[in-house]
Amino acid sequence: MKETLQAIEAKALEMIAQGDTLDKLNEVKVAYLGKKGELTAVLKGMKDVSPEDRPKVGQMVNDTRAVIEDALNAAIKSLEAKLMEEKLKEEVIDVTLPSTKPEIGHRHPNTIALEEVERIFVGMGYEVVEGPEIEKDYYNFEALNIPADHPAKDEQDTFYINSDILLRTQTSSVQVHVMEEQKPPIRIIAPGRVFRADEVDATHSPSFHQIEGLVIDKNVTFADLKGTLAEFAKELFGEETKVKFRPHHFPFTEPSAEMDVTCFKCGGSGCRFCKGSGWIEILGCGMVHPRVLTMCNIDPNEYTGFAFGVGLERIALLKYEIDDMRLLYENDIRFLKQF
Ligand code: 2NL
Repeated sequence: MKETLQAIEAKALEMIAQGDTLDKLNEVKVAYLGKKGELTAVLKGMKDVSPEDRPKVGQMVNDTRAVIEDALNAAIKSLEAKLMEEKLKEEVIDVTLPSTKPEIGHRHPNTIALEEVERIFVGMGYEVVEGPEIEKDYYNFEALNIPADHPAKDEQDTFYINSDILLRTQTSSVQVHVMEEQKPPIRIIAPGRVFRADEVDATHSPSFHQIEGLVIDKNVTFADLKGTLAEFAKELFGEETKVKFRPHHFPFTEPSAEMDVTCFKCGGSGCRFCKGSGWIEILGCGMVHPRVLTMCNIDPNEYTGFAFGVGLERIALLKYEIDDMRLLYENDIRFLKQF
């Protein structure tokens, strides 16, 4: 029996010594220690051993088992350590290699222009407010003194969802909400996306952006409007910029005007940029119509106000000398990176 066990031990140890993969070592485990392994077979043969020898033989089998187990565990451990070392060597990271540069985006010219306009008005104490792009007819038209039969409400000009709901054509709707909810003094700008049923060309798009402004308080006059917008123009286009106001008509303001700025390319002497006139049209404005105030529950005998609206794309195109509005909507990073 002793010889049998010694032979098993020697064979097992040799196989362990040759086991250069985890699979091979596992095979050794199954072949010697497993349920159908050689040592188990010896144990099953115990019934043929005389009862007085059984404890001794049992002890020998256990000793052999322990030797094989120890050798196997040691072999597995050292093989795993070797494999790990090889893996780490393979995966070495060269920290001196140049990295691949992440593609960083770029602020859109519209965004740059918007943040500039916001900075100017926030600096004058205005609050920036936003509102829904889908509006009730009332907030887009009625409350702004644009009655049902007004030509601006033509289905060809506006996107209707149904007869009562539409895509806003101006952000004035946001300001109507504010007038309904807040008591004067009100001093806000309302930037945002607006919609018109226009064909796409170099200066038109069915969706563009507008910034409207509204000031309501006691004793607000056209002089406040002029002073505010003249200061805005100077901050946006340069200290030397002059402004002029031409009479105009909007249903929601009375009186109404359009404001021009002196051409920032030629300084007003006339060039290709301003088509020789020296002036560039920049925004529409006026004193808030008393009817608009009344509809928003603001007493026009106690309060007055001015409002203005400017196209964001128009400012971006002018400021960055872009000659086609469509470039602003393509989002080609090679174009955007220039500003
Ligand atoms: C333009 C210029 C303008 C307003 C917008 C306004 C808003 C309220 C009340 C009165 Cl809540 N007015 N906004 C005023 C004048 C001009 O936009 O070219 N619009 C077609």
